[in-house]
Amino acid sequence: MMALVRAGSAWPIAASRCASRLLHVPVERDPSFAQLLDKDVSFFEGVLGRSGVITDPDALEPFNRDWQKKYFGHSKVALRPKTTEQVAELLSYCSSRRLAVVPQGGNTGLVGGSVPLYDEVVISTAAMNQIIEFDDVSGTLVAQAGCVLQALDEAVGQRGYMMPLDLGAKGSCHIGGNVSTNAGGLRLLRYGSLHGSVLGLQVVLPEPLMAGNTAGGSSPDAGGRILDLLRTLRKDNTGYDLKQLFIGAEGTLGLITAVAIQCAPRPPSVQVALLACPSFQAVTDTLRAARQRLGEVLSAVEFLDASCSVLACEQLEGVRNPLVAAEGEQGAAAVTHGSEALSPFYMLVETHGSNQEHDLQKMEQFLEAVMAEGCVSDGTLAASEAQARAIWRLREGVPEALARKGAVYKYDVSLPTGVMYDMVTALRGRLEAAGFGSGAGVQVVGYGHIGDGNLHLNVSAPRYDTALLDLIEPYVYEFVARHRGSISAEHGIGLMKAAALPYSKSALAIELMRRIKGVVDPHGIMNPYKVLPRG
Ligand code: FAD
Ligand code: 2HG
Ligand code: ZN
Repeated sequence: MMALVRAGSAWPIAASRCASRLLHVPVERDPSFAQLLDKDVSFFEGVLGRSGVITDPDALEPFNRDWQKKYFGHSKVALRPKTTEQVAELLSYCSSRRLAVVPQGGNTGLVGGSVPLYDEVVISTAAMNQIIEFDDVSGTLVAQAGCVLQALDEAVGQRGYMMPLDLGAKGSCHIGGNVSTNAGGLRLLRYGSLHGSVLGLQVVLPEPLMAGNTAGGSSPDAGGRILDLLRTLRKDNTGYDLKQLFIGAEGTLGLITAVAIQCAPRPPSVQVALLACPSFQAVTDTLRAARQRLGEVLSAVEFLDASCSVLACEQLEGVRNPLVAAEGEQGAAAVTHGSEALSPFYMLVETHGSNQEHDLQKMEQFLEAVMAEGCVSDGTLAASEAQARAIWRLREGVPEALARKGAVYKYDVSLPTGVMYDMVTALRGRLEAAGFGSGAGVQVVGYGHIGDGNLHLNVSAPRYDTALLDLIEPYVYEFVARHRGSISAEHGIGLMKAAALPYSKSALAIELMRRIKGVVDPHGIMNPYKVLPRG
């Protein structure tokens, strides 16, 4: 059986055609996996009760499709465990029966990793949503993997802290999903990657790695299957740092059931500016100036091109660009310089500090300098939390705006800043030359975490089209490889990029990944078809 992948509900595609053509991933169901039987469902109900086992086709639909509505699976069962021990029982059973498994968090992933491709069993962390402990001296949080990022941020916020990561999907994504994708987000520039802020993990492995697997406690697999790396220590140099293996493993090695993470003090002073830049060179000059002049308080530097700004304002209710004032309106923020014309680029610069007066002064001096140098033609500094939120919404709303417009091909790449936007213009030119320009309703846009060298190149089109995809891939991956970039800066590999992994990883590195997978998951039941290219 080939995968049925639908490109939007209006355009069902024949199964055999789309797996290879639409996704560029010619996979077939691995026949070594068993098919779900009634006895399996009975077993799952015995572990979780009937309410923890979802088999109704309508109720299963959200587990089978991703946020983009691009990847559609055919799972016949989704499981909602509440405890690590239940996860261990489920994985033990699935392994013995050779049932393939897809761990699923908030299902906001953008590379098709979080949904089944065929009939894999979905294990959702949605019911594992308890905070285990928080220490307000050290700022360390321990939480079950299914806690929603925003809920955690609000909880630690009440104790004077913030989560060390933030992203547009915060209202839905789970901390376990964040760790499994090694999510970057909006403030990596300041608070670092999850490889630094995750202090410990608890992971259920698909296979017990030790004989006598009752050694660790009363649960059946505590000795060999539940890998307890759940420490809150800042320093722990005791050999291989095994938790790092699971950060970014995208559910291919085990299921993360709990996370210990270092939170950051919530900053009393937050400044947010939106800037208009006349060219991409001006964007990179402004980034350099932000680093030099805002140094220790700088917390985010984002950019979006004019098309992204227009899209967000067009598609999302209540979103506007304060530097492109609507007719008869004054710019709403404190410092505006009044241009109403659309600028080629916009930047969001944010500071997190502890002294409002000092930070404001620094920000104003920075703004004056970049305007005097001509890197910035117009700027506005938020004068209230509401204005800061509105500026962030313009940037954070771009993926949602694109999703509302139609089909989107998403590329999340790391590139040297100097050539970053060249990739957008080169692809735009290539597509236009082939008849996929604005006349055909195709738009090539660029935005992202410029402060981290991370571009989000998105191609918006009226519908998914294999001829268009053939023009984009492998062109985009070749461009990235030529500039020694990464084909995935922060979203992961998932299903979408598994075949493209060699553009960013050497054959030896991929072989080592394969061997690690083979040791931890010898039957390959954990999130099959994802991350590793087919052998
Ligand atoms: P899911 O989508 O459910 O799963 C993602 C992957 O992790 C899958 O492979 C899944 O199998 C695996 N997985 C999930 N939970 C577990 C677990 N407990 N154990 C083992 N494996 C697991 N990403 C960024 O990096 N930066 C951004 O700025 C950003 N912004 C976004 C904005 C929007 C509007 C959207 C829709 C997405 C954005 N993303 C971003 C992508 C996505 O939100 C992140 O990848 C997020 O970390 C995924 O979390 P999740 O809980 O939704 O995981
Ligand atoms: C963001 O930074 C996300 O907004 C999503 O990582 C990017 O949709 C995208 O391409
Ligand atoms: Zn991003």
